[in-house]
Amino acid sequence: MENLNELILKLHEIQAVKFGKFQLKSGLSSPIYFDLRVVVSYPSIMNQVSSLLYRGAKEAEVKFNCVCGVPYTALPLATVLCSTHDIPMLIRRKEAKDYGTKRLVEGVLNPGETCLIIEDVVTSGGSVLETAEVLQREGLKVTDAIVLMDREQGGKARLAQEGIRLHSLCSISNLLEVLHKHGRIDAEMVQSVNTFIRENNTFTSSNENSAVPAKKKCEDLSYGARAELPGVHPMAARLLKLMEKKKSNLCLSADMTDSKELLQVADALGPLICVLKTHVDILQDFQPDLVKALTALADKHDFLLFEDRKFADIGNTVKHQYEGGLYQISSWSHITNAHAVPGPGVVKGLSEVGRPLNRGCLLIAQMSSQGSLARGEYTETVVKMAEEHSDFVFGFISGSKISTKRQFLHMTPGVQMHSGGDALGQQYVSPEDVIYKKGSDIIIVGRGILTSPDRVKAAEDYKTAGWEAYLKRLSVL
Ligand code: S5P
Repeated sequence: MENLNELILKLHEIQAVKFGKFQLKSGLSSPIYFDLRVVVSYPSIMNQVSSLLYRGAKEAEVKFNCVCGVPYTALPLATVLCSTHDIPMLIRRKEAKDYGTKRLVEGVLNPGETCLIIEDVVTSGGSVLETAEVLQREGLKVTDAIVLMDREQGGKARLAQEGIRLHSLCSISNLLEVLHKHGRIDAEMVQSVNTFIRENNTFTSSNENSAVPAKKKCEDLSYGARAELPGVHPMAARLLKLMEKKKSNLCLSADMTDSKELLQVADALGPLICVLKTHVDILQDFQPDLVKALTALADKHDFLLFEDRKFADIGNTVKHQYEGGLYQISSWSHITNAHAVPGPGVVKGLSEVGRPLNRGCLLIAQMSSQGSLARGEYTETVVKMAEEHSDFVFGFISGSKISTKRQFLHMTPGVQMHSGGDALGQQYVSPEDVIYKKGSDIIIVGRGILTSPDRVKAAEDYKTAGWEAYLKRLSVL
């Protein structure tokens, strides 16, 4: 592509790509840095990038009804492209503030339509994925993304895993070649950038043991097979085995305020579920005897108890909250969960109490609620924290599969048969989407079952839907 070489030289001239020593957000020091935000000051370059993006999408035969640019740099690019080619555009909001009250996507949303995502630079693919998730929650399909510059650090593979094809106008290798040929950088710089890119592949280094052959990385394993993997946490192994045995990846979120009703539901739905999740602090009549009865039901029907306490304090405090107080959670709950916000101390504190009791913990890496701040880099940091504490942490609360380590389990809340939400920001996706499309392992369902006039029938339906989505996933991979 002739224009592309010209564009690369121009981008270098306007310092949209720089060479030297740059401290990245991740703390790494990189010999190359892109800042495509400056492009807005050069209308002719902006037009050129937009027209190349459009041409790239056409040449790749991408079918789409509308376009959304990843905020902010790609937003003006999408605007120019859409305006020139008469394509409807969507704007994704990124402001953290006012998330609760403002729409996350502006423009006319037509569920079922396909939206093409446009981005300036892709490294890990995280920003494209975040935008894709927001659009998918609004009922749009996202099959393709097109980017000006692929840093070749794993983004393409990460997106492919989520079912999104990444097309790029230019790769780092192209860029280096052109700049070197035109005497803009020397051979030493080419080598130093190449080494940096090779050694910092976000997909293989943080998500999977790079010694595993590429093909193996794409294979899915049954729950039963994952229970036997080396290094699997005993709680994960126990849960995976019982899921396989009961043919259930359904966790009931038993958010009741009355103990008697909680026990009735646990007994009636026990045979259908793999986990019973509680919020014991919402019970108006909690008595220590309740946990004895719950434990007896867990034994009778073979499910695990999960107190959804969402610990989020310093290590010393959570230790007491987990072990003591009215609820003595560690004494009866097989599983608990924690926010990563306080840093690793929260896991260490909980682990001091939980490990001797053979308990397991899930880290909250993403939330189902609208405007959640747990996304992008935060989520990636949570994955690393889990890997560093895998003797106690065995998985995540997340919207999708965020770690390719098969030993980790992903549990997803915000599930109902039909998409939608509640008045307080909860957002729902279907069991099929969660398990098949998003690659998660367990659906967490509360009101989808509890508000049904026939709870047993509703639980059976969710169990079947979750299990069929799992079988479908296994058969296609
Ligand atoms: O991100 C989250 C994390 C959790 S654990 N979103 C959630 O909704 N949850 C919990 O899942 C929430 O506290 C509630 O207990 C359950 C969802 O309930 P439902 O009635 O909306 O299905």
